[in-house]
Amino acid sequence: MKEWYDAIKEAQSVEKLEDIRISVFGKKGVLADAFAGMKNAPDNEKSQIAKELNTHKNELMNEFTAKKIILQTLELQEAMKAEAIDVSLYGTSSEAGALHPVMQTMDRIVEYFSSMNFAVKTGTMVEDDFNNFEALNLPKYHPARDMQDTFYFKDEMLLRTHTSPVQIRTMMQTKPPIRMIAPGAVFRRDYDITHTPMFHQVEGLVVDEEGKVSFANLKYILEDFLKYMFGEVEVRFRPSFFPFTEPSAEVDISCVFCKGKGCRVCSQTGWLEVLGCGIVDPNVFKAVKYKNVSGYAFGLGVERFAMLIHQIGDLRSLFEGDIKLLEQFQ
Ligand code: 2NL
Repeated sequence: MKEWYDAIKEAQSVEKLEDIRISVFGKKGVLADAFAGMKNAPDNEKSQIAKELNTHKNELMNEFTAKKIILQTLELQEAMKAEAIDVSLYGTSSEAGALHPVMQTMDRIVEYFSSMNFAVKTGTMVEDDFNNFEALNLPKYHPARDMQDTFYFKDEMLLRTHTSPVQIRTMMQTKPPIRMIAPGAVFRRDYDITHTPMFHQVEGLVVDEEGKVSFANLKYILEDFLKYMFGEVEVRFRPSFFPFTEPSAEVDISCVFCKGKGCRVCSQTGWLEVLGCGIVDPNVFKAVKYKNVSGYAFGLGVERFAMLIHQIGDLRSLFEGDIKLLEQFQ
């Protein structure tokens, strides 16, 4: 029997141990043989042989069970080592996108005016001549139309050159008072370092009974807005001209790059132009059949705001879809 104790002791795998189990405890195994062989033994020795065989049977079974647990544990450890996952390796990740810096800027502008009780209205990019030009005191053959040359379809349809048609349509549909902004894409036949054929605008319009809306109201809201967007900057209003406002002004902020000292970006003036605004021209109210009202309006280019906020030097980089640039503003 000693050889079987040794065999169990030396078994190297669960599989080998199982072979031994069959050889020892199986129906045709050594123990079964030995018990069967008892019939040839002298009667007076049988009980002693049976006792010894049973002792071996129990002890071999104990050895076997103990060894099996050891081998199973070892094999499990080996298997876990072999199948281990290196959690420090990079997996396949899906990256989340982010809003384009122009849209982030637009959202911030909309957020300000929403907080000031302005309704947010949108329209269509394809417009007609009346809503884009005529109603805004820009009759056919007016020289100011040259500055807003656009892309034309047939039947006097065109790509809007500003979001003003949204305000015109709103005034045609609803009675005053009106307090709204119109954000969206606009189009002009323009392409150079500072102009792209498509850009984004936010225009604002406030209309109420005659005498209730003043240039002082306009000045307050724009100063407050520009400080919200750019932090502690100086704001100045300069007389200007737009066909749809009278009087009109352009609004400058102190240069965000040089803090007003004078640099390349502000052409050594210390000032950056950011807005156009004014008191709504009576001819605009005539076109939408509004009587006894007064109002102010303003318009801004969102790309220009995005460039000044993020200190981007070249307008065209906003349209190139360069991931390296876009990732900087997430
Ligand atoms: C600019 C200047 C401006 C307006 C837009 C407007 C709209 C209506 C009536 C009167 Cl419906 N005015 N819009 C007024 C003044 C300036 O935009 O530089 N935009 C980029």
